[in-house]
Amino acid sequence: QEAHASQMERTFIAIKPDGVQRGLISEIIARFERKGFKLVAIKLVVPSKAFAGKHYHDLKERPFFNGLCNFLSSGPVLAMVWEGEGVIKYGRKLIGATDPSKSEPGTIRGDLAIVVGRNIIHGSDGPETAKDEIKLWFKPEELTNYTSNQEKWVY
Ligand code: RTP
Repeated sequence: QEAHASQMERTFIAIKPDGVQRGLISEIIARFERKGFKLVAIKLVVPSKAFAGKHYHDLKERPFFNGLCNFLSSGPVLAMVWEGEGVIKYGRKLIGATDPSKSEPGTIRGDLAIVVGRNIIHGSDGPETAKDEIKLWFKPEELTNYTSNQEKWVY
């Protein structure tokens, strides 16, 4: 069936400072790209600690919140929006379990990380958080709308 970009599902994916510093950007992007998902926004930013706190507001009460916000704001983060059918849920599948010691081999964390505090990537966990996180990290004009030549072969 015909898939129209503007109504296609979108998710927020971020490569955290550890993933950027370890040179894993191309490795991670390749996995989303090869699957057939479409990149609609991307930028490298160093978030402030306050911004990191906004991103992780759900975790405010957790003991690791402060350390987590310090970590996220410690260096460049590659913020992205990826689009495709089922991209929110399947993106989480590509990423693997939160704790890399429990992530399956073949997943990004399973293949590339060891401990939960350095799990290299973030992905929205549902439609509501995806919407909120895209809005938090990107201005509307930073989100592109285009037809990729792949689409007629992927769908
Ligand atoms: P994610 O989306 O990153 O897979 O994580 P999640 O929502 O499944 O898990 P959540 O509990 O929301 O954790 C978010 C991020 O916090 C860091 N974390 N550190 N030190 C710790 O025990 C601990 N637990 C979680 C991780 O970076 C995790 O991705």
